Amino acid sequence: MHLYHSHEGPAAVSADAARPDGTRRALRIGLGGPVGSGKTATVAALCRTLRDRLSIAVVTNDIYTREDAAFLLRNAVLPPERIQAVETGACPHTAIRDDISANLEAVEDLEESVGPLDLILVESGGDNLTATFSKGLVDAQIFIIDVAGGDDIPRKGGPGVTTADLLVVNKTDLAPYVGSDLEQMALDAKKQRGDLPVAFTSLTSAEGVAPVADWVRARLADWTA
Ligand SMILES: Nc1nc2c(ncn2[C@@H]2O[C@H](COP(=O)(O)OP(=O)(O)OP(=O)(O)O)[C@@H](O)[C@H]2O)c(=O)[nH]1
Ligand SMILES: [Mg+2]
Repeated sequence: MHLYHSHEGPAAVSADAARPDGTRRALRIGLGGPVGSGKTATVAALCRTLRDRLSIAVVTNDIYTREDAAFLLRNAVLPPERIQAVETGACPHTAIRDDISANLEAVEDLEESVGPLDLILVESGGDNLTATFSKGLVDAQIFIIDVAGGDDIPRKGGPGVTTADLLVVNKTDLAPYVGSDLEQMALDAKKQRGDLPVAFTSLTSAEGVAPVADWVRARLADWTA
């Protein structure tokens, strides 16, 4: 496993970070954000970029279907046994914040069946700007918005935009078509987030996910240090 070092600060270490044999369990990263912002596309791109050097698994959350898991399977981003779907049946944030038992069971199943794992990505169902993950489920969270949702979203704030460990502004390729001002989005995000990082991505190119992949590698370096 090749890891990159950074000085962006360590991911908070949960109390249950160790496996029974004393080794550190997989780093769990949650991906949340509004419907259609590019969460599944980011998960797919991260898997393609990182899978050669890291042992990865994915948990997807959908309200009534398994669409996101099916997309990842169809695109063969990981072997099928490394992808698990949770059907939340209710507001997506409930399953990632209030009653995390189904998601915890899924990550623990994956650790047991295909582990040892370096990284587990947990995609939330698409929700609103208030959705965040419980710290009992993930060690760090990425909040993904897109330029087509309006360039005032960073200014509007909300816990995802203001407190996520990484804010991703996706679909920058669409900015000219929807009249979004990327510089203003960056300024507003800075105002809301202070020193917390922001990445601008376009997943239409194969390397578009690079800033997010670099951030994940840095978190992993902190996690395993
Ligand atoms: N132009 C453009 N389209 C994108 C980009 N990223 C994702 N998309 C498209 O946006 C649509 C939604 O992407 P998804 O990855 O399914 O979004 P999601 O956030 O997982 O959606 P839900 O899980 O339903 O909330 C798909 O048609 C993607 O192909 C991007 O950077 N640029
Ligand atoms: Mg999705």
